[in-house]
Amino acid sequence: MSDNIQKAWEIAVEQYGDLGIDPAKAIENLKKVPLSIHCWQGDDVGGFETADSVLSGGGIQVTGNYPGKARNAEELRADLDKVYSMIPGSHRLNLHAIYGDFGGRKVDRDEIEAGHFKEWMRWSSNNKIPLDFNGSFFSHPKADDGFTLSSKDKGIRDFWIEHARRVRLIAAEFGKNQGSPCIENVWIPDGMKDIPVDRMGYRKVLKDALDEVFSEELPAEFVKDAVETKLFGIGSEAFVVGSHEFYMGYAQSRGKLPCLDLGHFHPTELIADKISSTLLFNEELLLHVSRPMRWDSDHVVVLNDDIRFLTEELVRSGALDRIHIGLDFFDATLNRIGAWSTGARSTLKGLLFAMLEPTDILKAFEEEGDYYGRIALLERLKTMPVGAVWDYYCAQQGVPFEADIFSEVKIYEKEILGKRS
Ligand code: RNT
Ligand code: ZN
Repeated sequence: MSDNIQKAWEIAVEQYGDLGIDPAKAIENLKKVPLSIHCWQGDDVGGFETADSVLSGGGIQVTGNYPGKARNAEELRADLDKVYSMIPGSHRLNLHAIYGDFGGRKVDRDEIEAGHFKEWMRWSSNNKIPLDFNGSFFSHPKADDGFTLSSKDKGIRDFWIEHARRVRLIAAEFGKNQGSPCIENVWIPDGMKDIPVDRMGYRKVLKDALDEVFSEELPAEFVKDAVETKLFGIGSEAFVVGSHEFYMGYAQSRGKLPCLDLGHFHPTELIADKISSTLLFNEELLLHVSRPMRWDSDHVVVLNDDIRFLTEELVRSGALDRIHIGLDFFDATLNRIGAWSTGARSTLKGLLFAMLEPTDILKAFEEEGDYYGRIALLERLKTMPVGAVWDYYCAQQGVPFEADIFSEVKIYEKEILGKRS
C-alpha cells in the first residue's frame, strides 16, 4: 500500500474516531454486502437467443451504439471477469433467461432448461459468484401486443406461464448448485398506452397467472421469488398491470419479495422513503438500483443524492441481511465495462458513506428536537474523508483506485473490446 493511501487512511481514522466511528469496522460491514451485478449492461439487454438478438419493445429502451459489446456468452463472461476485478468485495451475478448458451439453436422461451445455463453454473462455481435469475418477458413476438402473463389470450398467457415456471426451476438449480438461494425476479412489461376500461380484468388475469406460476412449491433454500412493480413504460403510459399497489399486495399475501426499482415511480418520488415501510411488512426485499432521468431511463448509477438517501436508509434500517441489492442500468453510449464498474462502485461508495455515519448521535439530536444539530452534523459528514477510506478498501482488495479506473478500462478497450467488430 502506498504511503499516501496509508497516511490519508490514518487521518480518516482519527477524524471519524472523533465521532465514535471506526472506519475499519465500516469496511468489514461493507464487505458483507453483495451486489447482484446485472449481466445485461454488457450487451444492451440483447441476450444470446439468436446471433443478432436485439431488444425490441416492452418499455425498455437502450440507446447508443458504442463499439465493443459482447456478442456471445464467452465474451460476456470475459467482460464480467474484468468488471468483477474492478469492484471490491464479493458479489453475485444477475442473469436473464435470454442469456443461455443456446449453441446457435432456436430455443423458445417455453423450452429453456437448466442445461442451457450449465456454463454459467460452472463459471459461478469457479469464481464463487452466486447467480440470481430473471424471466425475460420482452423482445419476443408473443410480447408484441403489450401483454404477457396478463394477456386475455389464453395461448399467449400459457406460453408465458410456462416460461415463468421454467425460470423458477432453473433458478432452483442455480440455488442447489451454489448452496444458497437464487433470487428469481418477475418483471413483465404489460400495460396500455391509453386509458384502459378493464383495469380490474387484466389485474385479475395477472393475479391468477402468477398464482399458477408459483403453484409449484420450491425449497426456499434454493429459490426466492420477487415481483417487480412499475408505474409506466414506453407504450404503457396510461396503465401498467403490475403496478406498485398490485405487487405490494401480491407479495405480502403470497410471501414473495417486492422488487423496487429506482426508475419505476413518479420522477420526484424516492424509494429511500419506501424501505422502512416495506421492511415492516415484508420479510425480504429486492432492489433494482438504477438512475432514472426524467423517466425510467436506466442511466449508469452515480453517487448522487438519490443513491445516498437510499443507502442511508438501507444501512440505518439495520436489516441489510433482508435486502437484496440488484443493479439495473444499461447505457450503450459509453464503454460498457466502465459503465458497469462505475455503477457498482458508486453503489458501494454510497453504502460506505452511510456506514461511516454516527447514526446514534444524529438520532439523539432528532429526539431532543435539536434539528439544527442534526443538519449541522449531516453537513459536516459530507466533507469528511470518505474517499480515503474507499481508497484504503480498494488497496486492501487489490482493485483499482478511482484514479486508475479510467486507464484500466481504456487498456481493456484497446486490447479486447476494440477488436470486436
Ligand atoms: C424494466 C425493469 C426490468 C428490466 C430488466 C432487464 O423496466 O426495470 O427489471 O430492466 O429485467
Ligand atoms: Zn428493474
